[in-house]
Amino acid sequence: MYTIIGSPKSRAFRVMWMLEEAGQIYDVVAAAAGSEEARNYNPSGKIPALVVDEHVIVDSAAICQFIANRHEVCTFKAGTIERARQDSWLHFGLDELDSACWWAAKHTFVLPEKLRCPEAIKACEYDFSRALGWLEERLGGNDYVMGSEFTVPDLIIVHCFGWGVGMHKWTIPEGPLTTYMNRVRARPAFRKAWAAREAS
Ligand SMILES: N[C@@H](CCC(=O)N[C@@H](CS)C(=O)NCC(=O)O)C(=O)O
Repeated sequence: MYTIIGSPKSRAFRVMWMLEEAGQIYDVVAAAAGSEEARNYNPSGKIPALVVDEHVIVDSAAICQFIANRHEVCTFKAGTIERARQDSWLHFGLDELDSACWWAAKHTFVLPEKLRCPEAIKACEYDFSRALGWLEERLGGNDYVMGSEFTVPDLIIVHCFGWGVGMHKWTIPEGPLTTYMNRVRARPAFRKAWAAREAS
């Protein structure tokens, strides 16, 4: 049994989706970012956290990869060349897409008002869109970043697509990337987690 700490409308959604991919049941404690409740699990107050067997794991990408490893789904085995490539895609998603979305969020509402800089949001959009170009080129005609297998980086990357579009009103160019996004979002696990998010 797993307990997710964090509002489903945050990066906690990634963990809900990953647990659905693994066919696991879970509870969600919808703690807000920075809340006292969140700080009980993570001194920074950042969400999500995962409670498993009385242990707490933080950081959505680490949590998703842990679940993937534990249940042997959506991942290649550690120590293989495929896994090295998969991990490199995961870092691509975090460095290029998550980071652009997050810094834009910081300059929109997270940082103290006097430190926010609208120009920085434009730079984030530039970075996000440049990364989409690289992604489209590297994806080629594949279904997923690792070819025919859906893996953890697809989950992180497509979550960032939704974040960029939903929060920042950035666009995903029509074509191979929207086809990829729709393919990933058609997964039953995504749909189930999304329905739970919307009902929260
Ligand atoms: N790399 C972490 C980032 C966690 C994070 O920053 N979460 C946001 C909500 S999605 C948060 O808690 N922000 C509050 C803050 O930064 O003070 C992850 O992927 O879990």
